[in-house]
Amino acid sequence: MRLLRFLRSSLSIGKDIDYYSRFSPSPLSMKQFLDFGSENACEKTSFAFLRQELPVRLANIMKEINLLPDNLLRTPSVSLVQSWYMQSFQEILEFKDKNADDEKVTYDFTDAVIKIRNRHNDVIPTMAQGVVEYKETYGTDPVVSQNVQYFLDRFYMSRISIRMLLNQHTLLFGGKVKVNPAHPKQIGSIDPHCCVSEVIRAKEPDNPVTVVYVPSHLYHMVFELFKNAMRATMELYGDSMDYPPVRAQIALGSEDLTVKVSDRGGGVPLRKIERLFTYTYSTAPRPSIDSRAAPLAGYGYGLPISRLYARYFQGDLKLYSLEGYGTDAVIYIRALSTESIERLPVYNKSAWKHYKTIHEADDWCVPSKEPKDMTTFRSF
Ligand code: P4A
Repeated sequence: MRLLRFLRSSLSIGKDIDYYSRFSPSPLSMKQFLDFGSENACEKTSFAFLRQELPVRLANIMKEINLLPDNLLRTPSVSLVQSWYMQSFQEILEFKDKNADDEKVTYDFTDAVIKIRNRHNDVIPTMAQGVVEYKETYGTDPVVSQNVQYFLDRFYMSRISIRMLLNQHTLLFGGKVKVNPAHPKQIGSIDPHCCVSEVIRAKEPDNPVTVVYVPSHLYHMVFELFKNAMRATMELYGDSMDYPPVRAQIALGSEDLTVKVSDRGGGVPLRKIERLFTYTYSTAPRPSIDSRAAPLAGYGYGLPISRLYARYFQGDLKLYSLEGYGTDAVIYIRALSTESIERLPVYNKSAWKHYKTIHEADDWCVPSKEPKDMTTFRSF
């Protein structure tokens, strides 16, 4: 009997996921986020939007979770994450036919939103654990690595966007008043006058550069870049007690607001730069004999996640290294709030193809280590 009920509900959730995954997510601009927090918008508007948009964003990424290699999908960690998504998806669908004018309904919805956000707090380390488990059992295969990279970039981007929606709703409507006492000038998590130098605690310039942005996202990125710059510097200079400084520079143009963090920590060869953004590389199981290793500290996902934060509102994060000298790490942010629009993954045929395409041989030659003996080609 229980099994039958389980099977029936599994069937219907599958249908619901199919249904909502056929909608494309609706990317919001900074302006739209601000409008939700202004006078004319209310909890009811936000509720009506989210009860449709959250299932759409969840279903779109859940379809991609299903395309992961079976062996990865069946690891305890990835199964657990998948069960969180199913649970949250169903909890939101409970509100499908509820009356938006009923205060009790919107109140319960805000409660559900808080519960869902907390349920998903540990998604990043749990997924990372799944990748470690997979690698320990099956090793690394370049095709799987490439698919995992493609998936995790989209999956974590989807998560950033869903948490943005959840946070905005709870910050604006979770309390009695819309203003956050800690940040009275913010609209939820957005600061319409986010002072970049204040966030990075740089020397205050004459006319401070401000932008419509999420200060916590900027802080996350800058923190990661400073940490890397200081680590490279310390590793190069050891105990010399005299270190070249890490410098930050901020520039505002007509399209871009750029933040550059420069160090003289010796840099990274170009060949190894891409690895710093690779999920399957950073999650190499650490040798257990290394007692200094913190237990899975941060999983080394700092750079790829920071790059997603930059890309989320149409910016980017790049590393320019001069091996033997140092590294410039650059964050690009859209200067115009009309151009700061969410960048969201969508589940469609071309996403599906990324997982299902049989990877053929590369269309570039493999460089051979030894130059060919040119005498082979002599015509005499
Ligand atoms: N040189 N330069 C960097 C690193 C090294 C660097 C580095 C050895 C490598 C891995 C790492 C942290 C630092 C830098 C600035 C950056 C990124 C890398 O933004 O000086 O751990 C992730």
